[in-house]
Amino acid sequence: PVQRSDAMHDVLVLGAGLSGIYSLYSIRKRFPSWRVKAIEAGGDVGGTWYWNKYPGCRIDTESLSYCFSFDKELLEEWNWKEQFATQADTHKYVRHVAQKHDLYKDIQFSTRIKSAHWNEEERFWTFTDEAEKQHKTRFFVSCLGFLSSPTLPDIPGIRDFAGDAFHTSRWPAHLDLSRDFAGKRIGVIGTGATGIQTITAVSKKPSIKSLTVFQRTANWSAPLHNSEITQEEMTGHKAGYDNLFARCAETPTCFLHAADPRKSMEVSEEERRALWEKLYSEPGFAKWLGVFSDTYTDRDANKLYSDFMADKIRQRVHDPAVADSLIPKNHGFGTRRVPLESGYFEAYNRPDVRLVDLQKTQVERVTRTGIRTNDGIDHELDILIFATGFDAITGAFNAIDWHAKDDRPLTSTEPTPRGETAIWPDQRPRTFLGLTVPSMPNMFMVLGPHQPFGNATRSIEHAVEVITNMLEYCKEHGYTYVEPTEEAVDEWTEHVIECGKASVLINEVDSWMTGINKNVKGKTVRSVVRYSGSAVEYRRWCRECRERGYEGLKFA
Ligand code: NA7
Repeated sequence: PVQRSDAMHDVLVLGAGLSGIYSLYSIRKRFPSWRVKAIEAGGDVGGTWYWNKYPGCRIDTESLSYCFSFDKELLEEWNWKEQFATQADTHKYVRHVAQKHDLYKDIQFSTRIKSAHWNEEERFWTFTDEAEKQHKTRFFVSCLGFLSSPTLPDIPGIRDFAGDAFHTSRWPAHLDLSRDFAGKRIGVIGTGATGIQTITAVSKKPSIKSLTVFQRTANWSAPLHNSEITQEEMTGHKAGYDNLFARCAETPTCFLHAADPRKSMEVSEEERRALWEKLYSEPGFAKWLGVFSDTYTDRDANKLYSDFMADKIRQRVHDPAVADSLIPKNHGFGTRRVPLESGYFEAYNRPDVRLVDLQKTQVERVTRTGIRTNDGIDHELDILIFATGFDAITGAFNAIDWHAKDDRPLTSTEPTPRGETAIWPDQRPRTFLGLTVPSMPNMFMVLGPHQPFGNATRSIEHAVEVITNMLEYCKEHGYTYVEPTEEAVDEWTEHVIECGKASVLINEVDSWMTGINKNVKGKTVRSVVRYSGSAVEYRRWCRECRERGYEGLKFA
């Protein structure tokens, strides 16, 4: 039986991560008389920083450039202790923001939405949660997160394992690395950003009995170079916040780093090496984003830089065969998201750490006591950790049963039980500005498909500003209906696809950034799911849309 909960909301915010809390804050501030509420599946605010509690989890964007910029007092009072804060500190920060702005009172926690129905006649959405409670709203803002739907590997026998087995983003609260890993044989599947942080942290515990890493695809990775921030330094950083955010607003990805305008072959070998060495020794994403401008558009340039990085791995890993396995063979440096590490490669120099290269031997199945590979070896384990990533970008939308205009589903990989065609057939998003979706009236997205991700908080602050302005326009004109036109959606979607073609080397490699996840049905074909044009260009599109009286949107 469906329980009817409270009355109609003006805006419902789905999610209370960084996107959700800033949406809630901004909408409440701009429309004090509106009924606004956020619904969150987790038990607290934080999103990514609430769920990902695995050991070693920390941000690899400079915390100073990742934090919110909207509140000067907040910038003044918050002290970052490290350049790249731990998960715990970042989560503490998000909680502080929510407390400071009294957001908790308008957030309903531990509530997961399972379906959504659009009522065309009366123009409102009804969301039903897993407890069968209904939440009605005129407008809603999706802040569901683009890496929030964890996926387990499609390995036979995965439920047979008798020990502790879990995904990194569902780290069991009772399991403490120092206490519970002593004397244990640990297995980790996956070597993305999460796997690399987890493996490094676990390997540093001398008390473990062994750590076995199952690597399907080697990932390029380079040093994070984290450091502490003293009180004195923090005072200096506070004075520099304005300049720092201005710098982020100029770069294509809103990070502090932008490419060196020179091309790789324009300079001598000495000059090339000098820049690469400098970048390698600097903190953060400089070594990914501060490289020569043709590194991700010219195959030869990319090969040169990849060779430099391969040498670094060989220098750091003692066993040449292990080093060789850790060097990616089928993609160049930076063509996937580059995880930043703090002693990852050195982990493999420890006698208790083993690498199983799944290009040489395959996983046959999970057994009661570990993992069997097809070379006949049983890898005996006590704890099995899945660092196997997420159903990215469209994943959180896939988890909701959408009944949009004309009862259409949002995503599907095959004909739906109801026979209607999906709005995003084959998981290929169609949007206008990555903010609105055809046949999904009164819906707005933050960090949804077709938006620039880059430095996430910078993208969030911008998207929320644009959405709040659109809501204001609706309020001023008494509109209760907004939806993008088909022409605007076609034009924007085409532009997103065109931009993708420019970063040719990135878009020809399988990863969550190119819409691939072999563990998810229907995610085996590459699709353009994110805006890879410049964030500066993206902001221009949004600004012009507003200046032209929201051309591309139809209102009623
Ligand atoms: P990623 O980057 O998607 O990495 C997932 C890893 O798990 C990757 O190494 C995968 O190998 C591996 N994987 C997935 N399924 C399997 C199976 N079935 N067998 C073996 N290995 C498997 O996720 P992360 O959580 O590390 O990072 C996501 C983002 O979060 C990151 O980029 C940051 O922005 C924050 P594959 O490469 O697919 O062969």
